[in-house]
Amino acid sequence: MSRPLPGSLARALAAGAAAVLVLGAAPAVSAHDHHDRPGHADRHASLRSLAARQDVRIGTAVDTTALSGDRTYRALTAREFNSVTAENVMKWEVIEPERGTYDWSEADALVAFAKRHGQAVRGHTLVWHNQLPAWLTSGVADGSIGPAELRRILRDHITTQVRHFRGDVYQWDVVNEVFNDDGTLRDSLWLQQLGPSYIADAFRWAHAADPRARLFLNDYNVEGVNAKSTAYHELAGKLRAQGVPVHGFGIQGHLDIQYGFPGDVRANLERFAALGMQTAFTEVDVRMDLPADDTKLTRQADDYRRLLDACLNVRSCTSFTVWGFTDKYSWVPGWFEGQGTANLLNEDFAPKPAYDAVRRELAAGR
Ligand code: 9MR
Repeated sequence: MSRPLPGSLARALAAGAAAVLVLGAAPAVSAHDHHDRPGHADRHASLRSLAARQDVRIGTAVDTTALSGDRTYRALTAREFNSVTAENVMKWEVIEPERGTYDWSEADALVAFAKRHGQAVRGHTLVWHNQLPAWLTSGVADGSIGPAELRRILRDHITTQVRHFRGDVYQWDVVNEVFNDDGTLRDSLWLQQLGPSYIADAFRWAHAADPRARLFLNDYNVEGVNAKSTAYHELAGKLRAQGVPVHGFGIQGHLDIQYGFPGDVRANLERFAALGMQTAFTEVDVRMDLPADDTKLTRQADDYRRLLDACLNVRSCTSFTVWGFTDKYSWVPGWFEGQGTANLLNEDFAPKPAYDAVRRELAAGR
């Protein structure tokens, strides 16, 4: 189970003391350990300081409500990570809630936080079938928005959003979850209305709006070599051959310990590298059936470690982002009945074995 907090620290935390104490509270390794075991994690080093030595970014999705309301969460976001992704506030329904009316407030606040703390920002996400505003989905459903107009709406949305964040967002998830698990294209509103060319269009429009941003495909269940990741590999190869600016493949990494660890993760990263592309783990969490026990938490730690190990072993894997770092604000219990505890820290911000595993892996290096 997670490491219990010392009583005095738990009391201090309850009283609202700065969270940086929590992770610094683990007993320091002795000087002997530290010197004799190269790569052994320095107990006081943050994840971001360890990652910086490996030329990989360590990121987290950020719940902006927690960021403004929970000082422990805020302190740990700043201390542990050098990349952030908006968990929700760069999605279409938040950014353009009324047609042509943009609301940047939450996303801008996150970008400002990232600047203050020397963090990079991953942009998530420009084209998706979820979290679309009602004006768009109902307009398509009732026929008042036809295909030609929808294409203009998509172009304007991408152009406006990418321009707004030009120079601030270094990687964009341009299209999210466009394939089914069997490798066929998802029958989304975009595919139905615009046909498959919407994917290339989206990348071209994003590139025109910020030529320096690196542009990603992004999906789940594509960690290993399988029908879905192969469909992405083929699509990426085809698009790049046509000169479409596709620079990266984002692998979400939502795992569940009841399934086997995905096969050939490293080989999967390498085949995208062979196309000249970056890869990134973009949304890693590892859920389990509750209640948790030591065996499950050990397996969870191992899954985190193995994904990170694959990333560290392939130079073109440039970032490793967890989808939230504390169970306190995880999306998992709301979506999977009876499941949870998917993150690195528990609900009280105490490190779980997964946190130690990530930290040891970062310390051991590429
Ligand atoms: O974590 C997000 C959750 O708060 C939202 O309610 C949900 C709505 O669809 O989206 C979650 O984030 C998803 C991400 O944007 C894309 N990949 C899957 C993530 C988990 O569902």
